[in-house]
Amino acid sequence: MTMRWWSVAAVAAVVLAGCGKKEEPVAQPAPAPAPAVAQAPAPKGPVLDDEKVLNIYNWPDYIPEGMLAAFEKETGIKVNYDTFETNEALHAKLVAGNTGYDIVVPGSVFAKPQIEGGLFQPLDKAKIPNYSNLDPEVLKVLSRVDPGNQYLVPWGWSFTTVGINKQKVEKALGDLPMPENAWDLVFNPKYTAKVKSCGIAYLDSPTEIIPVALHYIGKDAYSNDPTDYAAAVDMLMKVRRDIRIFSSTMIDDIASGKACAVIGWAGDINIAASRAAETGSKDEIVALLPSTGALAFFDTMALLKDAKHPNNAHAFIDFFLRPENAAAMATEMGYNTGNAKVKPLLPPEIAGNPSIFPPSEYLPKLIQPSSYTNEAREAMASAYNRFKRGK
Ligand code: SPD
Repeated sequence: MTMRWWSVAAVAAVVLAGCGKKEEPVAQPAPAPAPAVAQAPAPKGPVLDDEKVLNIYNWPDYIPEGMLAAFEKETGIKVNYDTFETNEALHAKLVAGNTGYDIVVPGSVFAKPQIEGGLFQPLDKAKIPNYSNLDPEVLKVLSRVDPGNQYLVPWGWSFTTVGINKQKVEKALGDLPMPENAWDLVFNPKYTAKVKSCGIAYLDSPTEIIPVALHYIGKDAYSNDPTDYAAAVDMLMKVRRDIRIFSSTMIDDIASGKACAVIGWAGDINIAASRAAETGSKDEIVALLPSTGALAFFDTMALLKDAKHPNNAHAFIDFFLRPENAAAMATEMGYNTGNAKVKPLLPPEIAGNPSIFPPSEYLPKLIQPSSYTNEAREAMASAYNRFKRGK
């Protein structure tokens, strides 16, 4: 059995303490170099909780295949992974409390009130060595809702935009050329009246649709003013009858051709494009970069205040921040993770895909996220429900 450095030091201390006899001083050889304490290998691996379990609550279609299994194999931790479809659903669950989850993945727009409401605990960065892989620009954006970057670590970022099946939309438009502003395809009755024939889908959540509608009518997407929501609904009502699908899990609807023009998340539109290609479809499914801009969003990992497995959670966050996992998120899921070390690991068609890594000239057109007051969210929900009911 090898004796570890700390037991060698302890034995030496006991032996020396027992040498009470006074000796004449004699010439001593130069002291041996200090024992290799400083060079001793640090204990390997992260600190884990006694119970080898981790409970995660995330969005659907948002984790590369095999990532959880790789973490489980490496750490012996069993991961229970559940999903929610909207920020509103996650928020309601968090506010009700006792979720049993350790890590949740709110959008930053909702994370702000959740931090302020004391739902999360600050992260211990010493337990996340790979935190240094994160792009400081992304952390700067997040610091607007999480001052000092104490609570949130980016999971994925992308933008809410218009996605199309190019061939189907062109056919539906007939003689009408593609609009210069892609948002016209889903908000302007002149276009929706035609595009509806191949299916228009909207995300199904007030805080997804009202903000992009506000942006389309030239208002602040993060307005907290209910009169602005009324103006957005007035515009939306004009196209209400042309919207076939409301869904926050529309990947298969796009891939299978049930919807040809959508308001969706660029990453999910990218997944739909890969799924369609896998089935042999020749149609091009594309997440567009509208000329007037799109709404950036950042989904973030946060550690719940009452998490039962905080060490396992830190170990998972650190694992996720490895560059190879960021590469899998971009390659398999079509999402950017804000990992500054990812680019060299990517094939050129992924690194150069503007819907995953928007070009620098488009970045100023991505509206950065802010947040809404509780009252504003309530007003937005009733405006959105009025739109969905169509009256
Ligand atoms: N497939 C999962 C996509 C997660 C999207 N989160 C979007 C939040 C935008 N407000």
